[in-house]
Amino acid sequence: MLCLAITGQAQNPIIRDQFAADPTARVFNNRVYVYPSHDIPAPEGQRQDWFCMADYHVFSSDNLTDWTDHGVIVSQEQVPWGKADAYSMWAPDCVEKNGRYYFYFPNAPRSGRGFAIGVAVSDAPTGPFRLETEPIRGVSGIDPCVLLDDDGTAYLYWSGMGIRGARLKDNMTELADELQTVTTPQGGSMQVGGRQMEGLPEGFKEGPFAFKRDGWYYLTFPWVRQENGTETLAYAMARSPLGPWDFKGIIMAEHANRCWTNHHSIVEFKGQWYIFYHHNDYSPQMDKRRSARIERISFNPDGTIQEVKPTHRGVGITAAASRIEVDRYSALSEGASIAFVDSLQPFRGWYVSLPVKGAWVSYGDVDFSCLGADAYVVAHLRANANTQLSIREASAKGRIMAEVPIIVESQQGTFRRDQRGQWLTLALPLSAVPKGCSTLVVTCEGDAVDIDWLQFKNKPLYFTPVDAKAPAVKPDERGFIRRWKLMEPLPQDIRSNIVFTDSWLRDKFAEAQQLQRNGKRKWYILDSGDYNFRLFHFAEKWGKQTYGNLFCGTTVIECAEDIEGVRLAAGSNGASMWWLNDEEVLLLSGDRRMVEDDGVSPRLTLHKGRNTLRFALVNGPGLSDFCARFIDERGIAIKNYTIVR
Ligand code: FUB
Repeated sequence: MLCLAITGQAQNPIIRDQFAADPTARVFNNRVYVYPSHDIPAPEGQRQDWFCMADYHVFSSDNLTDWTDHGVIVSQEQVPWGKADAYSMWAPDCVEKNGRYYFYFPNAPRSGRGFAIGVAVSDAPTGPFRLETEPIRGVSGIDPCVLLDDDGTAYLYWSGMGIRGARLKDNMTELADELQTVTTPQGGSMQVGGRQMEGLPEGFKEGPFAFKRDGWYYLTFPWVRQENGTETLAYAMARSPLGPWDFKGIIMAEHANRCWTNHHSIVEFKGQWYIFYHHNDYSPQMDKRRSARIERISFNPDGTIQEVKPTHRGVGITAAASRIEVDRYSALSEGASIAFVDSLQPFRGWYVSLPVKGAWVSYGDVDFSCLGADAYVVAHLRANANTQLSIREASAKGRIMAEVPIIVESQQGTFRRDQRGQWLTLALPLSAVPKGCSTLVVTCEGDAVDIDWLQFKNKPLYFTPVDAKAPAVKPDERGFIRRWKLMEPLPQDIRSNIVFTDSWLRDKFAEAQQLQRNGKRKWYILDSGDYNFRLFHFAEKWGKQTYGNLFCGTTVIECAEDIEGVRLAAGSNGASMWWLNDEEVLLLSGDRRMVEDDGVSPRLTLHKGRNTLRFALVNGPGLSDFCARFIDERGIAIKNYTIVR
C-alpha cells in the first residue's frame, strides 16, 4: 500500500490534495484515523451534478496536523455484492473490536434499488480489508455508524427513511434481533431490521454518529430544520443506546454558502473533543465535492454540546518554520477576502487580499519557540503601487515583528516598479520574535497587497562552539570528522589561484606549520553542522576577509586500539596539506574544488590512544571549505574512534 505523507500546517481543510467528505474519525492506539468518502469529478456517463465516489482512502495523524494518506482500502470493483460502476461509496465508519477492524460502508447492490451496507474486516486500521460476501441483512440505507458500548455490545445506526438503530451480533456483521417482514411501497415485501430512533425532530435527517460520554449516549446527525434549507448538525441525548432520545438542538448551523450537506464525527483525542465535518472548500461552485475539516468541541456541565462555528483556521499549532497559509485565517478585517491562487487548480490553495490601508488578517496558535535570535521571515506576496505592510504579534495594533517598506513608485524600496502585480518571495529581517505560541497578524499599511504565505526561518547553523565540558564526539554516519580546532584566518594577498604551484604551496604550508607552533594566534574549537566544514563562513564570522586566507586546523582522534591500513581521504577548496602525528600524509595541490575523497593518503596506522590530524588550507578569490575522513582498503568509512576536544 502506498503511503503519502501530507505535511500539514494544522488548518482547514485537513486533506489538501483530493476531496475527502463525510469524515469519520476514530482513535486507535493514540492515533487518529479518518475514514472519509472520496468525492471525485464524475466521469463521462455519470450524473455530473451528483455525488460520485469509487473508493475509500484512510488517513492518519498523531497530531491533527501532519496527515498520512494510507491509500485506497476498498474500491467499488472489489465489493462482491456491489454494482461495480455505481460510484456510490457513501459515508463509511470503522471500529475496532478485539483487535479486529470492521469497516462499514454503503454501496448500491448489484440487484435491487437503493443502498445496502457492507462490512470489510482487517487486522489493522489501514487494511488490508477482507470484504464480506453479502451486505448486512435487514439494513437498507446509507451512512452506517457503530457504537461500541462499555460492555462490548455493538450498535449499528444508519439512515434510510429517518434514522434507525439495531444491536449487532458479536460477529459484528449481522443484526442481533429478528428481522421484520414489511410491505414495500411497490407492493412487494422485504425484511427490515432495527427500529426507528424515537424523539428526533421532524425534517430530513441522515449521517447518524453515536458516541458515549459520562454515561450519556449522544445521537448526532445532519438535519434540515427549515423548508428549502440545507443541513445543520444536530443532536439528541439518551440514557440508553437506542433511545428514546431527547432532542437538544444544533451543534453547527447551516453552511453560509448553502453547501447542502454536512456530515461529521465526534472524538476525544489526548483529552480534547473534536468535531470532524465537511465543507466544499475546493469546489465552491459544486457542493458534491467536499473536504474534511476539524474544530474543537466543548460540553456544558449538564452534558449538552456548545454550538461550534466553522473556521478556516481549524485546530492545532502551526510551527513558525512551516509555511503559514494566512488565508486559513482566524479572523479577517472588513473588506479583506480570500481567493484561489489558481482557480483552475483549487488544490493549489488560496491567498488573502488586503485591499486598503488598515485591512488585516490574523492567524492564531503559531509556535515561535523554534526561532533563534537571528531568525528572519520569508513572505510570498503580490504588491501593488505603494504597498506597505507590517507583520505583527497578537493584534492589528500589536508589536511589529517585520515590515515591508515598499515604495514601488519611486523604485527605492524592496520592489522595483516593474515587479508590481507579480508574486514575489521576500526575505525580511525580524525586529522582534514572539515567545512560545502567539497570533500572527498582517496589516496593510499602504496600498492593496495580496499574501499567499509566510514562513519564519533560522539562519543556518554552520558551527557550534565547543566548550571545555563538551563530551567527545564520533565521526558522523559517513565517517566525516566534524570537530576541528581552527586558527583565526590569516589574510593573504592572493589575486589569482594561478599561484598554487606545488613549490609555492610547500613554502606556504611550512609557514603555516610555524604559525601553528608559535601559538600566538587565536584558536576556536567548533563542531560543523555539515560534513563539509565551511571555512568561508568561519572567516566571515571570525576573520577579517572572506576570500584569500590561510587556514590552519587540528583535531585529536582517540582510538581504543591500533587501526591499521587506513587512508585519510580529504577534499578541499582550495589547496591543502595534511599531517598525521606530524608526518605529512597528503597534499591536495592546485586550484581545487571541494570534492569528497578527492585525494587519499598512503596506508596509515591510527595508533591506540591519541593521534593528531592537522591541515593547512589556502584559498584565493572563491569559497573555502573542506571535508576529511578515514577509509579502509575498500573505501568504507572508519568510525570506531572518538574525537576529543
Ligand atoms: O457523501 C454522500 C452523502 O452525502 C452522505 O452519505 C451523506 O451523509 C451526505 O453527506
